[in-house]
Amino acid sequence: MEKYGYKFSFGPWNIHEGADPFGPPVRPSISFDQKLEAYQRLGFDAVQFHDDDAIPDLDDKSPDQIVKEARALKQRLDAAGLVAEFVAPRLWEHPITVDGAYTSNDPKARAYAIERSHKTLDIANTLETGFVVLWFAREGTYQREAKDAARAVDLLAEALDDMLAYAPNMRIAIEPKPNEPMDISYIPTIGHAVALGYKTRAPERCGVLVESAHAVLAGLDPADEMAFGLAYDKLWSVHLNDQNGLKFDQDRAFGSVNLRRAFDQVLVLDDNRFYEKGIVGLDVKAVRTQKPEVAEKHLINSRDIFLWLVERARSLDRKVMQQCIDARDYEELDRLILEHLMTRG
Ligand code: GLO
Ligand code: MG
Repeated sequence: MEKYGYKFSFGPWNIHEGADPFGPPVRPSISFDQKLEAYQRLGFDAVQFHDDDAIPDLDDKSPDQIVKEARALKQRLDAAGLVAEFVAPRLWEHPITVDGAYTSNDPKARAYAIERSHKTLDIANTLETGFVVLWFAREGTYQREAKDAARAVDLLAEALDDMLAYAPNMRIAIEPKPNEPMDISYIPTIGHAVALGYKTRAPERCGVLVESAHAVLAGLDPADEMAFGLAYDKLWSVHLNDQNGLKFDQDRAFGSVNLRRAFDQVLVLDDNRFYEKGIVGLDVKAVRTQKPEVAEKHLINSRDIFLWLVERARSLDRKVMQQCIDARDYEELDRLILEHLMTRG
């Protein structure tokens, strides 16, 4: 479904069982086949993959086997009218990577991470997406003394260099997050992510993905994080969602916690013509106690809210807005935005 020029994606992990660290799953598992059907039924355009969402049990398979299975998946996507937006290596499930993958102190873990990343790149190539996303889940520490944080940045740049050389046409976007699962993660913000790209052999193929909740967890405004990426022409994807303050990563439906903050994200994306640059990705989870038969509403609602806010952004009276700014009448500016948000177009 394309509206206002936007295309939409989400990941198979966004339809999930609702388990958390203090309780069992509350919804049954949905097979990948059923999820693929949901993409079509809900009218989404693209799929975001972890490498093992695309090819299960990746660690036990040879590179040839992986490419063979990825070809079969590509045909299924074609038949379903879907494309792969990106592939991301899931580097945080193997026991060897508990203390990090690319930045682990253990050379065996680092070697595993590089080998696994090559598999991810092979899958991305075969699915014909020229795009890989890195979320650095376990790259960080619980105790500052446990790793050398300066060396960690070099190790990340070396890993990126290796990937950029292995797949000469691939673009790689970093998805920063300041914490969880680590106490403090390396590359916590978009500024760090942009800078890391410039430390590599091919900065032009390094970009960023902003996730709204991750920006909030860093104490930053998601719209300004997006704006920073846009200013460097490096905002290649987004993970829209919402987050109620500084706690665990909630992945709430877009706009469900703070509508004005959501509007500001839409405003910066739309004013900068993001629809010509990337796909709008939703990294949202149904709230834990949602019943299985209504556990896809977070996806539809997030997309609808986004589109309603695009309409609000485009119908905002920019002349009046500019008058408020020129007059330094910020109370009136507040009122203008709030009133506009409370009026359905
Ligand atoms: C977790 C992240 C994670 C990534 C995914 C793709 O907090 O948001 O879900 O988005 O691994 O990079
Ligand atoms: Mg995300």
